Amino acid sequence: MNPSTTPTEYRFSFGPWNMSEGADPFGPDTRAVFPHEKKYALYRPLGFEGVQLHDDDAVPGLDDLTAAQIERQASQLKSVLANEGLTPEFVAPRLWFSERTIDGAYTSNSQSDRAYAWDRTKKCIDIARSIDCNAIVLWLSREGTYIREAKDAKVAYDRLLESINQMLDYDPTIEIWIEPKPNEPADQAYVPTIGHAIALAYASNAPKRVKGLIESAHAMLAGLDASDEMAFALAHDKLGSVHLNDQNGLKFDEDKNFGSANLRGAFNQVRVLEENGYGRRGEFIGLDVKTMRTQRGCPVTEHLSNSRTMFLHLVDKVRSLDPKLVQQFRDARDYEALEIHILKHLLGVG
Ligand code: 3MF
Ligand code: MG
Repeated sequence: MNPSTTPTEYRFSFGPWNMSEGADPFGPDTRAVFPHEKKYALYRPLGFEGVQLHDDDAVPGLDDLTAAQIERQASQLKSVLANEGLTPEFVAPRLWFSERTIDGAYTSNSQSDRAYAWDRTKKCIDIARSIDCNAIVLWLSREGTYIREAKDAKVAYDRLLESINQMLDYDPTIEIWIEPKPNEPADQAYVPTIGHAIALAYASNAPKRVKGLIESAHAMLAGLDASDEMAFALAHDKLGSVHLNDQNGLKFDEDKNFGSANLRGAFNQVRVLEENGYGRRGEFIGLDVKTMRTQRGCPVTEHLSNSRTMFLHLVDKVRSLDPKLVQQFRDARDYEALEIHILKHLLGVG
């Protein structure tokens, strides 16, 4: 931490999908639908200014629209966001819904399905351009296998790199932020960690324009520490964004409220971000948290404001940690003393 500089003023973002209707794989909606268009007015009052979008959050039904129709709808969204004082943070191609992506998108065994994936990706980039957004997030949801013999993994990795290069060529102004996840929906995903994502970045034709987006829960699902994953990306100046949330052990992707399962783990994520100046160049603190299915109301927003509040409380905890004392413990290699100091600091006891 550098105490001589002014503190980072964090900016927060989330995607409209984070206000959901309560459906899960075992049951239908538990809340009425609250239209996306109405969500944008809620961002600022909740303390958020960044909007994360899938291509079809921005332009619903884009597969059946012409380029001109897509452009028109994207321009409308641009005005809506501008009127609400909001910034689009990224657009992500939704490459996991269509029947043409059931076996993957860029790595599908079907040539025509790969062609669909590329066509959809171009539309996504066009939408981003229309709303003045230069970041494309790739959550490579179905790029993997349920059984290893289903695909030639070497060919799949070649295809992923080829697709990234095609995207970089298609629009020389965009950045690609890869959001790694080890599983779900695939049994085994091809880009499970930030290390894989950053290797692809360096192998690409424009390494500076390929970065990562780290989701806390995804790192934990890979059995890794989210704060170390973030530190790795930061060490390469490749942390495009974060999806802060929490996860209670190795199970389905829970998207729990930030800090709700492992407060110390959350503290360390905030510490790594704060100590390395994340956010100083306008990077957002993105929250990818799920509404509890049990919660009444429409829309439910508390999980977002509570996660934001937790982040800010943890920023206070990081800023009030005495760096000299931490250094002393490190120098003396007295990690027992360091550990109890951290625990007491988090509990607010002397
Ligand atoms: C899946 C996710 C996704 C991605 C989103 C943007 C629904 O586990 O985390 O959220 O973050 O698709 O890439
Ligand atoms: Mg996410």
